Amino acid sequence: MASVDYLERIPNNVNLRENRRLLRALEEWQPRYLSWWNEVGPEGYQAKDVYLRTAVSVDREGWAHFDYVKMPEYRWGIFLAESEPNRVIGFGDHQGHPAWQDVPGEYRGTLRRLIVTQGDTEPASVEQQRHLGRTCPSLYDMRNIFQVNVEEGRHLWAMVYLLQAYFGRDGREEADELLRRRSGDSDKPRILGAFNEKTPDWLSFFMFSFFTDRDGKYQLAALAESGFDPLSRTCRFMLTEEAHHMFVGETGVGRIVQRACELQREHRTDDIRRFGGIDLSTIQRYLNFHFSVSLDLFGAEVSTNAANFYTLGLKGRFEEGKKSDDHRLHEATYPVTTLEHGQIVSRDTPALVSLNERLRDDYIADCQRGVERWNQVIKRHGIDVELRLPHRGFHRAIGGCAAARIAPDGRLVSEAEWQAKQAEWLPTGEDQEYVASLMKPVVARGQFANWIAPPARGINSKPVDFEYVRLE
Ligand code: BYC
Ligand code: FE
Ligand code: FE
Repeated sequence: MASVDYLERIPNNVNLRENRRLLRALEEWQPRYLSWWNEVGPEGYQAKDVYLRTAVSVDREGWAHFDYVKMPEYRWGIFLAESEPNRVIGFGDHQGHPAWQDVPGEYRGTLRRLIVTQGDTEPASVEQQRHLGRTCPSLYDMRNIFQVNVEEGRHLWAMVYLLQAYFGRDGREEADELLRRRSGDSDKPRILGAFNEKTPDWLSFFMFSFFTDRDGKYQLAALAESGFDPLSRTCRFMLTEEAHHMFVGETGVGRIVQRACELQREHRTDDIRRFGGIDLSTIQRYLNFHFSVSLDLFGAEVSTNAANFYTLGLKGRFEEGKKSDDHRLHEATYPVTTLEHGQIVSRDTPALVSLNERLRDDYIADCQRGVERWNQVIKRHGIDVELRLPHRGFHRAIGGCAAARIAPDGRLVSEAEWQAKQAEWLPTGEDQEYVASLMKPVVARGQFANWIAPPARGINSKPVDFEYVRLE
C-alpha cells in the first residue's frame, strides 16, 4: 500500500476512506489548519507558484514529485512508512512482544504527551520563519525555505493524525491546541525553549535548520523505534523529509562560510563587514547560540522520564536495532558529564536515566561532522581559522550545567567573566543589527546576495538560475 490516494481531500496511505469517523474529524480540523497557515505561515507569497516537492508514495525510490504549487494548495497528507510484518518491540520491558497497533491503555497519557511535544515543534518552526521570504538571498533559497515550511506543516499533520486516530476526544483537543499555541507568545508559548526563540534572519535560519532540525532527526529516530507501531511508521517517513531540511542548513551555512573566505582572500583582511560579508567570528557566535539552545532540547542528562519512555517501550535509542546489548539496560551504566561541587566531571550513571545524554552524544557527533565539512571550505581557501562546537555545558538552560557559567572551551567562569566575555561568545545586538542590515531580498533569476555563495547545484537537476518561485 505504498501509493498515495490523491483523489481524496486529504491524501493518505492509511485507508482514511474506510474510517469515516476519523475522516470527519480530520476534515473538520483541515480548515482550522489552513487558517493557521494563512495567519502565521510564510508571509507575502501564498499566491505565488513555488517549485515544490510533494510526497506521492512512501517507497524509498521516487517518493517525491516536483512541480509548481501555491503553498495553500499543497497536498498536506498522511503518509506512514510501509508496515513491517510481524514487527516486535525491540527494547524495554516488552522486548520481543508484538508491536502495538493500538495505544496500550496504561501508557495513554505518556504517549500522548510525547506526540504532542513532537507535534508542537513543527508549526512552531513555521511561525518562527514566517517573515523570511521577504528577505531571501535568492529564488533558490526562497524555494528551499518554503519547502521546509510546507513539510513542517505536513509533520504537524503526521502527529495530528496519530492524536485523532488513537486518542479520542483528548487527541482532538490536543490537535486544536497545537494550532492555538504560538512561538514566542508569553501567554501560550510553544512547549520547548528553542521553538520560542526568534529566527529573524537567514543566518539564524540556516543555523536553525542545521542544529535544530537535527534534533528533529535524533528525536524522530528514537521515536521510530517505538513499540507503538503507527508512531514508528509515521516517524520513519518523516525522517526522509528531514534530510532535506538539514541539507538546507548545512549548505546554507557552508555557502556563507565560503563567501566569507572569498571576501577575506580578495581584500586581504578578516574585517569583511566593510565588503558586505558575514565574518567567521560572527558565524561562530551564531553557531554557539544555536548549538547550545538545541542541546537543551534533549532534556536533562539524568531523567526518569527518559528511563520510563524506554522501559515502557515508547521511545528507543538512536539506531536501537543496531546495538548488541540486552536492550533493557537494567545493569548498564553510561558516562554523563555533569557539574559537581563547582567542577565539570564525567560520572558513570545508570544507563536508563542517562538516555537523554546518550542521544545528545549521538547528536553532537553528527554536528561535529558537519562543522568539519565547513572547516574544509575554510582550509581550501588557505585560511587558518576553525569553527568549533562550544563545550556542551556552554549557555545551557536545561540540565546540570544550567546552574553554572561555562565558557565555550569548557572552563567554569565567574559571573563577572561571563558578563565581560559574553559579547565574544554569543551574537551581540550589534551583530544582529549588522546581519539584519544585509537582509535585502534578491529575487532576480540566478542572482545571489553578496553575503552568500551560490549553491553547487540546483534542485531536482534544475539549473541554479531556474525560476524556483514565479513572482509574476
Ligand atoms: N524546553 O526529564 P527531562 C523537531 C521539560 S525537534 C522546555 O529532562 P524529558 C523539529 C520536560 O518536558 C524534535 N521544557 O525531560 C526541529 C520535563 O517536564 P515535566 C522534537 C523542557 O521528558 C526543527 C522537565 O523539563 N521532538 O522535530 O526526558 C523544526 C524535565 O525534563 C525542555 C521531541 O522533543 C526544553 N528544552 O525530555 C521542526 C520528542 N527540556 O515532565 C521540528 C518528544 C525538558 O517535568 N519529546 N523540558 O513537566 C521528548 O522526547 C521529551 O519531551 C524531551 C524532554 C526530550 C523534549
Ligand atoms: Fe519536522
Ligand atoms: Fe525539519
